[in-house]
Amino acid sequence: MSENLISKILKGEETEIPIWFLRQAGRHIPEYFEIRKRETNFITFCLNEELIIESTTLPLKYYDLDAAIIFSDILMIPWAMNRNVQFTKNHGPSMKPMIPGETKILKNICIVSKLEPLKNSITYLRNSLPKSTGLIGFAGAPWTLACYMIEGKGSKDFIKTRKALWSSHKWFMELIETLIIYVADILEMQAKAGADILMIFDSWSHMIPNSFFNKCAIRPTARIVDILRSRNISLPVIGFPFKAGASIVKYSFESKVDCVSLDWSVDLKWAVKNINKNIAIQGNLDPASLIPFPSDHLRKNVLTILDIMKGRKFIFNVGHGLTPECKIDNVNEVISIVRSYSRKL
Ligand code: 1CP
Repeated sequence: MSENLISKILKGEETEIPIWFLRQAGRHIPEYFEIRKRETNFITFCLNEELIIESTTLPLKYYDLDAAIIFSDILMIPWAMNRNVQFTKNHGPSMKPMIPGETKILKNICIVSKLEPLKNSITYLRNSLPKSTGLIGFAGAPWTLACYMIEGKGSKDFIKTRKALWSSHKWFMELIETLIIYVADILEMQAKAGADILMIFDSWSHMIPNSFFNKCAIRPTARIVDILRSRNISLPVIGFPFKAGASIVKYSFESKVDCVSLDWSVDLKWAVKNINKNIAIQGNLDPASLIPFPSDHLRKNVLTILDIMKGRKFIFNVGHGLTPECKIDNVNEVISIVRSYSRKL
């Protein structure tokens, strides 16, 4: 069996167009809720090898995909940093908020040893999945983790975080530096356990004041990649600067990622012209277009993306996670359109 298409394309080899979906493992597959019911606490769920493995492989039962993404959450880093992370039904995640200026910035915690089940699940999955299915390990980017850690929960504008950036700048950057090391550590652990591809989610990068985008998004990502390379991890890295607009161009040239994942708001013709041509592009179908069924627009939307991306290193994906309302039949239709288009190239 050959190596997975995503690793191949990211190494610069000619391949068919790879396809997988952000948040493919959860929510929109009814069977997920049966698995989810076996553990009420979401953190405990993310620390249970059997449940991690079942959730990771669940979408492979329904879809012909080129990758599985390991089932975990970006907030497992703050959890391992002892921030008292909790997931409450209908309220989302919460944790002990960090107070700007707080002197103890939680350095030198061995977070990797606390995430042993994640490591073991990756090793098990890499040994049991076919070689043609890439295994994606991931982490949140330092800015996005800092957002949750300072706010203590999700937010629509992360005002406390942005205020801390201006008022306690030195402290804020020290927190970012601390998180760079933890993100590098957790990605290194996933790589050594058997992941084939690594992804960094900067889900709140659109909250960064533009004059700080370099300092808070690009440079931390480049430092993480540098640390990984210095530890002999040569795996490709996908970066996802969600909704970062025109700043994605600079990110594509300077963050050292091998692929940039684009949200659904990005004009792909603009992206093809402006994004670093040496790296791959992933994206960017609107996940909401997978909700109406039957859909008159789906086929046309998918073909438009494929036509624009012709000739570029490209991984088909959605522009953000699949939502609970996404229809399995629509997802399968997208896969079959991409596969048949790709074979005709
Ligand atoms: O009880 C439940 O089932 C909780 C729902 C849930 C799930 C299924 C959460 C809580 N996290 C996850 C899994 C998850 N999270 C995966 C696994 C793979 C998959 O589903 O295919 C991944 C890759 C993530 C990553 C993640 N978590 C991100 C980055 C991607 C993105 O969507 O931008 C973010 C921002 C989170 C935080 C988070 N975890 C969970 C929720 C509800 C949230 C968002 C909170 C908010 O609105 O701020």
